[in-house]
Amino acid sequence: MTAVITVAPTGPIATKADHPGLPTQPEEIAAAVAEGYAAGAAVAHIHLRDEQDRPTADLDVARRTMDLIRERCPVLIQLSTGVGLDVPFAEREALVELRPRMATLNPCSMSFGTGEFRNPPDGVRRLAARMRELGVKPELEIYDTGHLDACLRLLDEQLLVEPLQFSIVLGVRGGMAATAQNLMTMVDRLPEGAVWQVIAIGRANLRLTAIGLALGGNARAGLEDTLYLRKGEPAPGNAPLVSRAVALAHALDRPVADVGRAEALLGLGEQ
Ligand code: KMH
Ligand code: ZN
Repeated sequence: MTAVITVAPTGPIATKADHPGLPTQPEEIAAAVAEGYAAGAAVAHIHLRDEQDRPTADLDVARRTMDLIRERCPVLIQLSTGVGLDVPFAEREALVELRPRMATLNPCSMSFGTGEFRNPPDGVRRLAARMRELGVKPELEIYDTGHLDACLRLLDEQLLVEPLQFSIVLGVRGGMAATAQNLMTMVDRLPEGAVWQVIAIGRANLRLTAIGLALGGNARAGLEDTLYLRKGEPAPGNAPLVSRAVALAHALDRPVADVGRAEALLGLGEQ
């Protein structure tokens, strides 16, 4: 079964002080995405930073970043509406107005490391409805079992369209711990026909990405999720992390999806 690989070059937390190769500016992000695409990624999960490298939902920065990516490669752009812990929900949700093919939808508020990730129920429902209107496919980021139930309620309310696409996020402090057992529990509870991938944060990234692929899930790779290739060895950039995920998929006899195949597998319609 074909695996879709997503490159996640920059997240909301790490800075260039943590990893000098972290892409933060639009040109850097576009270059990292193009390298990830060349290494086998069909989807790019995008967080934006302002000129001071702080997370931002600025629409001009988003537009410029998307344009620069599109100039370089046909990767499917998935904007993060998580953006960063200090960015107000109203700014975050406006990003879908740029009509990326996909965007994340975080269904619940939670503690997130030492901060707070605010996803108020009325805002989540409004964002889900708007994404449906615009034809922007939500990637449902679930960090705990109750988050899956919240998504199923959105489906009942017809705010989501099947096939649902989940990221099972493991290892965020405030969400599920990064254990194989937690992953199995979540996979067992997914609705029939759901598409899913593992997002394994930090040390367990390699192991849980491999388990996810072995179980038939898709995979995500990049500096958003881990700054290391293996213990004590910083990843030289995003492309080596994508290449590692591709190698895992191939070792498990799973071909890697190109953009066309990924569009079909993820149930992306016309916009
Ligand atoms: N880094 C993820 C675990 C999103 O992109 O929508 C959380 C996140 C959410 O960044
Ligand atoms: Zn993200």
